[in-house]
Amino acid sequence: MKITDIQIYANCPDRNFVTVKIKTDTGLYGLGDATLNGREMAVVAYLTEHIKPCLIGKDAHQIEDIWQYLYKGAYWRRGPITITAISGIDMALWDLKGKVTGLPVYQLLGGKSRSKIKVYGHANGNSIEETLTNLGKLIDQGYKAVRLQCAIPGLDSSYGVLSDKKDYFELQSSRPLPPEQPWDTLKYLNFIPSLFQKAREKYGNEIELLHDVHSRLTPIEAARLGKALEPYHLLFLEDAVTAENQSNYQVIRNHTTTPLAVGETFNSIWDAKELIETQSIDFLRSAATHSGGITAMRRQADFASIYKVRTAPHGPPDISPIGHAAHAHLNAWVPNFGIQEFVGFGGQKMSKVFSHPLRYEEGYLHLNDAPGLGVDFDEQEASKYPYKRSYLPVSRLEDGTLSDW
Ligand code: CS2
Ligand code: MG
Repeated sequence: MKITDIQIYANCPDRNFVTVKIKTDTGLYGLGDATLNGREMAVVAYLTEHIKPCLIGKDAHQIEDIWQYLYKGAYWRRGPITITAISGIDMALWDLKGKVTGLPVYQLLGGKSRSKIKVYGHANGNSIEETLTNLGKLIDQGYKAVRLQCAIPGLDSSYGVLSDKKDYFELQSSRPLPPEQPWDTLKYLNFIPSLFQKAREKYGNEIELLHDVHSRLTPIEAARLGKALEPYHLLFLEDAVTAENQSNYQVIRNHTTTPLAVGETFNSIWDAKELIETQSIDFLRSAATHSGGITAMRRQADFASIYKVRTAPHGPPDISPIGHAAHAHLNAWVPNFGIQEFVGFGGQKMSKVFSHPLRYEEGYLHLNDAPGLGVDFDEQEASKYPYKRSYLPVSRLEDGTLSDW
């Protein structure tokens, strides 16, 4: 099965996505997601200029060898641009192997460990009341786990709050330059525990609750938050601090039993090695699109399992349906599965451009048995929605200091 061509697409069917299509002499093609939010075109250039010429003529069955070739062969190891590019190729090769054997990717990984995939949804609002109303709506839709984010009183805008937007898939068009958002740790720490207190008062203890700090605290501040949230027993507290220095998490761990999750920006097992070995985290949030595709995610999960760390792949609106499908196959197989983040399937434009093998029902995703990843990409339709340059926000303190967004 020789690779005859590789096409790379950047489109914006409401959100920007980079899609890799590997064509072969069998007539079959494979699809991969290589979307890196806010830096999409760097990955497009990497794939077009540096990867494509090396792969034409290679055997598409050699997934492992191609992974090693692109990783070791670059010499410049790791980094989000390189790894997102490799991830897109890797997914497309697994998709191809599935198609040529007639098997869904989860079968190639070792078969299903579960019949359905537990997800957590997002509830947010401009006030505690609004956030809790939205939580109630998700509970009515069958969600068993929900992440709560709320506008912080006294701050103009807050991470994870949609404000006047209908959903996450409406956000893309309005960011020709990075918007600036304010941050104030004191206001945040004084407020967040009351959100969870009221959530438990209103909805009891059956629903799993989560929260994303989005890396805005120092280790000892995060420890204080973890302790304050203990009575509300979160499934996990996410990204309490940035994890460039992995030993930061030991500080938090030493002070609180609130479970910790991190990893959405990781692009290698090396980003998580110490966190896992020291048992400083409970859930690993790396994503197939940003962490080396299915080949690397499988290895990370196996390593994490030794330390009873479970997987909880990042599932934002800036990963394409192809990336989400890759997660679904991994989630169906992985023995140490935790939970999958799920924010919906996007709007009409997305569903015309991408088809996928997933169905949501009562708090779970169900994966069908289509061969490969079970996805398709309509390039004709996608060409109607050209890529739009768009940035993530940046964050500043009241005095203007740039802080972590
Ligand atoms: C996130 C994302 O889903 C999450 O937990 O932290 O919203 C993240 O900010 C975006 O994916 C960045 O592109
Ligand atoms: Mg997050």
